[in-house]
Amino acid sequence: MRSELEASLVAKNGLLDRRLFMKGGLLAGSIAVFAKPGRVDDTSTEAAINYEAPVFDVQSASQSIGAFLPDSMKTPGAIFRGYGKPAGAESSVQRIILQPYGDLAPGAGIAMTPLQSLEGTITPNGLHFERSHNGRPTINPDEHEFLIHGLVQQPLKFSMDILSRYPLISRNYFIECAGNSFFNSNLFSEATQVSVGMIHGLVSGAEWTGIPLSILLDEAGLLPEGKWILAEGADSAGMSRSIPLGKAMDDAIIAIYQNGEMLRPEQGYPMRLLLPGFEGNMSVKWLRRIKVTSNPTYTKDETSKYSDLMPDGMARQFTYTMGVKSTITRPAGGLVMNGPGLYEISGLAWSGSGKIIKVEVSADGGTTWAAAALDGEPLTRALTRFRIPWKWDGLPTLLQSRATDEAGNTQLRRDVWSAQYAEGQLYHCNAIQTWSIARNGEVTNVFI
Ligand SMILES: Nc1nc2c(c(=O)[nH]1)N[C@H]1C(S)=C(S)[C@@H](COP(=O)(O)O)O[C@H]1N2
Ligand SMILES: [Mo]
Repeated sequence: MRSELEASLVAKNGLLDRRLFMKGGLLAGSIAVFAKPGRVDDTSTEAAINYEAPVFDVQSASQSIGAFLPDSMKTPGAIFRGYGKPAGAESSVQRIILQPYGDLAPGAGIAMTPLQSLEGTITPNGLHFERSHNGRPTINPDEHEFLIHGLVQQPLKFSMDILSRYPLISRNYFIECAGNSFFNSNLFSEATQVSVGMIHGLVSGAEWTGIPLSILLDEAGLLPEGKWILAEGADSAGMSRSIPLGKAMDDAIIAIYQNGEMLRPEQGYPMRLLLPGFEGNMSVKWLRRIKVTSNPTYTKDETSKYSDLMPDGMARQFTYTMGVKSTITRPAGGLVMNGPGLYEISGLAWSGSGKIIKVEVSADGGTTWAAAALDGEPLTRALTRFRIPWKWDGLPTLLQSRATDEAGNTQLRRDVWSAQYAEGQLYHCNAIQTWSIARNGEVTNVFI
């Protein structure tokens, strides 16, 4: 076994061939693998990852199984309930809430997805990140109206009832806030010790169901001068953004359902715009109108924010597409490695430009790289899970991941990414991020 493991080494410091865990027989009986990752909250670094499967004597185990009945087998279980909830023991899995303006504007802020506690690529609806500029409104779906007007032949007004009679499509897409990963941006000169959810948790993945916006715009009849749309939300922030008509007619959706149920209020109930791969801000929630215009409207939300300052003092306007990015979610900040041994590194990758085609992992701070396995068929502008086996020798190590998308974009080193912008750039940070593994197994966020 040892020599087979050695033969599987593909990069420095114990990274193993991505196919190793697919050869089931190789592992049977010889390697102790995975339990669930430890639960963490952002104040604790106590939780351990326990990958050691307990070894037991089969004979005595089968005797004691007969003699011992767990309490759950002695009384009837709980009765039915109308809407399910996570198991009680999972109650510490919560969104990470930041309210930068405190009581002045408690509804302006973020609630981040706890990526360290999740697996797969679909974010449970109750844990989808929320970014709201002035709280989430309560909207009565029976009274909500959605208007299409401006440079169209025929303005249209939809009730939810009329809208839901249109043919629907379902697509798996991520939404990512332009401010995601600001803890890795050049807003900071020193790395902050927070969980992976707090660094990268302004991204979530869901199956969205709704009506292609192109169908509704076609029905309204676009006038030739129409080149842009303005989308406005029915919240007290009056969030509004200009969107090039090309995107609106391409893959934009008026989303009504999220992972099979009606949108959550946090995500824009009863309807939102969804612009796959574009910065989350443009996917206007609680959508109330779309106006077709000849030019961008230059709303407050796209002039006071969401521009990128360059080193020469000029600002880049309208950076729509989210860059290619990845993050290792396990092991990750706040988790502790449970001694040397064989682990599975697991993480997420995504790109606003299309499909992820490659994720590489380094266990020596970016000197050597190994290709991770992509779990399932990568989808365009959706989260992709990657995994790679790793034999940690117990020495201090620097773990990184680097994703490449089908357009050929690859993540840059943090210093190289930073040098592209003026100091204090926090939007669109898709630089490589580094986890440091200490000898005692502690995982911390570092800048190298
Ligand atoms: N009406 C409205 N739409 C909005 C916002 C808002 O505050 N109001 N926030 C935007 C921002 S900045 C982001 S990143 C996404 C977040 O979507 P989510 O909260 O469903 O994750 O919604 C966008 N749409
Ligand atoms: Mo955002």
